[in-house]
Amino acid sequence: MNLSMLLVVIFLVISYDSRAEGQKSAITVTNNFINRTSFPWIHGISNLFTFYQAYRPCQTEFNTTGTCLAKSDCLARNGMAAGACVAGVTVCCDLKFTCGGRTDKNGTIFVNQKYPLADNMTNTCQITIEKQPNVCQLRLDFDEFTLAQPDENGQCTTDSFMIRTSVGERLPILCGENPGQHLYIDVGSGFINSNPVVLSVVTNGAIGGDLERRWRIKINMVPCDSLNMAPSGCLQYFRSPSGTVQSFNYGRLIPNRARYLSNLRYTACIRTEENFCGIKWRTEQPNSFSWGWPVNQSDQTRKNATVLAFAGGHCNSDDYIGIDQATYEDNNPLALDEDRFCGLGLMHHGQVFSRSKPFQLKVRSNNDHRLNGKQSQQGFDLHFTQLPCVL
Ligand SMILES: *[C@@H]1O[C@H](CO)[C@@H](O)[C@H](O)[C@H]1NC(C)=O
Ligand SMILES: *[C@@H]1O[C@H](CO)[C@@H](O)[C@H](O)[C@H]1NC(C)=O
Ligand SMILES: *[C@@H]1O[C@H](CO)[C@@H](O)[C@H](O)[C@H]1NC(C)=O
Ligand SMILES: *[C@@H]1O[C@H](CO)[C@@H](O)[C@H](O)[C@H]1NC(C)=O
Ligand SMILES: *[C@@H]1O[C@H](CO)[C@@H](O)[C@H](O)[C@H]1NC(C)=O
Ligand SMILES: *[C@@H]1O[C@H](CO)[C@@H](O)[C@H](O)[C@H]1NC(C)=O
Ligand SMILES: [Ca+2]
Repeated sequence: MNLSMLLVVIFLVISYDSRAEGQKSAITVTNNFINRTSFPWIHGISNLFTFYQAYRPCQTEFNTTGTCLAKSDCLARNGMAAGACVAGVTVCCDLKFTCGGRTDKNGTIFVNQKYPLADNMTNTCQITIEKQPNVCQLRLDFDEFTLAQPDENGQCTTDSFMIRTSVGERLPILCGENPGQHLYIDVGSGFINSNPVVLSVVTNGAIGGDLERRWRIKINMVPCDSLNMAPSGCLQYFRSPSGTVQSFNYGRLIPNRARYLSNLRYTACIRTEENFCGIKWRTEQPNSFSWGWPVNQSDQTRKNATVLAFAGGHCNSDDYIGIDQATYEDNNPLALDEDRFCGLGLMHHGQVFSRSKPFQLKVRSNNDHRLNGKQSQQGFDLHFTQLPCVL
């Protein structure tokens, strides 16, 4: 570059800068990483740089869309530096809603601090959700959710996901693997935002195994007049003629550990479709029901029996799944109704029928997990199909 070209460049920079002074709003916010007082001569060049490089979209090293920002600016906004825009000046910042965040926006996505990387720290990560006016419920969708497994008592003592609200019923504390699960939180009715909801994830060190602690939770606000509102008392709500309901942390067998959680008391509800009168529940796989150890059954009977499926009073002493007035055969007057199911199978053929409305699956577990752990009980993975009314 010869001298005259250099002079032209400098002239352009300075004239650009004086023009830019007129458009203060666009420029001054970006010019925060070079001290104008000590380096007045660099002023114009820095403005030109930041104008072109800051707030420009960029591709992060995880192939997501980021924003070019000064590193300090990125960290101040809870973002993560994921690649460079201009080496040493701006980073490609992945803006995330994570620990310490507060939101009143619909559709906010809450992720772990290092997302999309895993977190292995001891930490308390807490966010606050302030509802918009005329919102009665929140719906949380776990796009990704991996925390440490529950302990031998079925409790979330290593990691725990907790929901704090001042209205509604007590919500279960969750841990383990829950991708694809959802739940509803009552936030009260009315226009006054007096009931912020706090979500917190408490984590303890590395979780070991091949698990990576990571979460991505979508938070939707459900308006009070919406048909999407879950009926009161329903932690989960399924709005389709057929679908799948799994217990929290359902997954592959862990020897001598129960995967499902203890102290559960919640209901999964199915919206009754028009002209449907009954519901069929069946196990998604032949052995995808293992919940509660029936009274007086020894290990020896387990070894002898192909399936240990129990109902009614046999399920009173431990954990059970409640389906009102359910039988093993539809429209068979000789088949007795039962309300509680437990053991290592769901009735005789892994299925039950109910014509009792509303369609609900009640999930109950007590605080004694010893026998459940001994039987390596995994929980349930059940498929439901609504049945048309018989004329
Ligand atoms: C910029 O430099 C001047 C003089 O060196 C100093 O007084 C001032 O505090 C600095 N400003 C910032 C924001 O660092
Ligand atoms: C990002 O995308 C490029 C192609 O667009 C691909 O080669 C690369 O493997 C991707 N990186 C990650 C981390 O997914
Ligand atoms: C946690 O992750 C970092 C990298 O993300 C790694 O350097 C460190 O060794 C990990 N710590 C544990 C205890 O696994
Ligand atoms: C939030 O977004 C969902 C999905 O887009 C929508 O159904 C719902 O009505 C929205 N809630 C509010 C309060 O606008
Ligand atoms: C369980 O066993 C005890 C003693 O062996 C007996 O008294 C009790 O009636 C049994 N309960 C049931 C439901 O069979
Ligand atoms: C289980 O089977 C063995 C022989 O195969 C028999 O001796 C035992 O009595 C059976 N136990 C029960 C509880 O049925
Ligand atoms: Ca139990």
